[in-house]
Amino acid sequence: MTEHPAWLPTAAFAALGRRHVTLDAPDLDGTPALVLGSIVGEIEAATSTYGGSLTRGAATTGLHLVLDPDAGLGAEAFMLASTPTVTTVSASDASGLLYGLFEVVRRGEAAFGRDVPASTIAPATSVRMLDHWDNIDVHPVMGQVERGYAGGALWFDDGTLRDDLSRVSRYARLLASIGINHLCINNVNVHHTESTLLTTRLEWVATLADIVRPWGVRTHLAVNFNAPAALGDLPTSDPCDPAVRAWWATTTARVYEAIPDFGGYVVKADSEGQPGPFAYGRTHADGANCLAAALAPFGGLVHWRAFVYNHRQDWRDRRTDRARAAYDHFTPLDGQFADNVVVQVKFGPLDFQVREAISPLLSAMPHTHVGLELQVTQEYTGQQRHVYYLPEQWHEVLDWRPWGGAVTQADVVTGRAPDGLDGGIIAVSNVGTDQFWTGHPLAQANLYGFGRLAWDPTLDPAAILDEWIGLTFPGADPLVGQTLRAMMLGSRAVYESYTAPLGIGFMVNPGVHYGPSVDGYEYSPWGTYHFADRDGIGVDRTRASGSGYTGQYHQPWADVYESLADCPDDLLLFFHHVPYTHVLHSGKTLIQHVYDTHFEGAAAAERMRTDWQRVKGLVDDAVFARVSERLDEQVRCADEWRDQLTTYFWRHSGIPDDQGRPLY
Ligand code: GCV
Repeated sequence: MTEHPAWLPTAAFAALGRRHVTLDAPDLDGTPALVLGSIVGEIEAATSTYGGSLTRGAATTGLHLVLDPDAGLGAEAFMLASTPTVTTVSASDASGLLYGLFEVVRRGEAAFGRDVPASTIAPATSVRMLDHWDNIDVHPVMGQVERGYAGGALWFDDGTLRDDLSRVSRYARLLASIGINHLCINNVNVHHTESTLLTTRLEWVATLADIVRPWGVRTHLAVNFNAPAALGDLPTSDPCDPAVRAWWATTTARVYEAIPDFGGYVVKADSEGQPGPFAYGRTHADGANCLAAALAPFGGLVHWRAFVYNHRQDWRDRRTDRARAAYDHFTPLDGQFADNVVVQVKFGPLDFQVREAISPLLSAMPHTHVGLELQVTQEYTGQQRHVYYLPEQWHEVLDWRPWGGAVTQADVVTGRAPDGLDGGIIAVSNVGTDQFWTGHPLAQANLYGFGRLAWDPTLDPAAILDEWIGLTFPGADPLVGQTLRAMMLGSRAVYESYTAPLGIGFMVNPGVHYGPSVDGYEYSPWGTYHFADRDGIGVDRTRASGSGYTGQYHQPWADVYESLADCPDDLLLFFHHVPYTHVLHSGKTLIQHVYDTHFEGAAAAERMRTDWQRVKGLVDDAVFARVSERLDEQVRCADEWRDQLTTYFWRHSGIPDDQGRPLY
């Protein structure tokens, strides 16, 4: 099996490799020296392949890299300028220089030979983080990687740390090339074995931290809130108990002895069976602050997840609304979290659906560091078997205006808004031991796009896709780019059109979350219902007659979503229960919309498969074969969605398709 180079094939370094490179940097030690070593390694590899050279000293021609701690450019930032003879990248720290070097790689020949005035490029947020949901032991239901669709974990292999960790270094290099600087290595559902990463298996964490450090990446651990009792033999894990606080302090100090730049803890508490402060009558601020106090002396962070809801709901209970839960739990605590706590909030109030409203909690805690959580792994978005270019969806989230005005959601979570402290942008990784890293080779673009958007949330997803295509398929026939753009831009809309309609979500097979099962979650305890009957479908979340969830939004959205007349079509069923004959803004009835989108969506998947055939012989055979195989599955699955959904709606409504297409 040949490992695919993702977006860093040797040929992506041709422009850099042909140059004479001069490096002007002081003597460094510690992590900066390691990062500088990575920079030198990249340049040496490129120049030895393409005939360029690397020397230390002042600028001549080609590329000049300057590391000047007194340049005042800010952490991780770099300045880029070019004249027809020399392109200069300067930075105040080694990470900034590394990111600047990768910017030069991204621009290729366009980085050289022209007059470009100096511009400073800095990340929007200081924490750009990936969470791995990796287990040490293969979990009987979830496997080695929970919600993983790309093989096993890069670092764990059924009970052990892998002997060969060379791939971890190549992964960290990929992350550095897109600006990711924090990495949590284990699943937020922390089972017993994994909880010992904090104590008896700490050496493994230190080993991994050593490998990713030269790429400017800091390592985090997901910890079990109950660790003091489970690992420390204390009678309690009450966060206000002095012995518990002392246990966290001592344990954390040991972590920092082993890993001086340790990033901090990620915690899923009182969520889907994980222990938390509620058991002791304490708040989530009490819980988070206990861990924060232990980390604060060392500069560590607590990422405290807001994914807290009742997962044992009685489906007969029509008053409880899972969408309300995170806001109801957390907004009363605004201002109570320590400064090194980030409250990590999923982009939607349910669970990474193809379409759901944007979480109102993200803009409701002005005195708290709130981080945005996205999911690169495609749990509900086709599981790396369907083409689904996620940056289109993330752009919508980042560019959303919580107050309807100029301030974006990205401004809030990066601390640029008047009401917002920097909380960072975090996502669940889609990477595993798969030959292509991500199962579906085109899903590499989602990882690439996540890093780019976390660095600069204002980037255009189409431009990001072009960058990714240029790097991944350097020098390819233009038809390759055309085909990929045709398949990937709009792929979210295609997937949405053949799956659950108009923001209702789920309708997937329970547990696996793949393939259609309209009523799969309807009588379950998970709080994700659609309430279809013979007359209509949808969840009434209005203040007037429903759960009142619309009241969690700022204006204008509180009223826009409340109003059936104003609610955007694509979120109609998320906010309202309506008859099948309800007329959408598009002029179609709801039922006809369901028929049309499902037939069109499945046809669009078929077109993707046909389009892909055009690049046979123009891309690597292994890539061609893997994508072809995935497209066959996508077409099969889309047809199944189409037939089950249209038939379900036909049987429930008794209203035929006005186009007379087959229903069963
Ligand atoms: C890690 C969803 C997923 C779970 C995941 C959970 C979470 O419910 O299905 O696998 O658990 O989200 O984000 O904690």
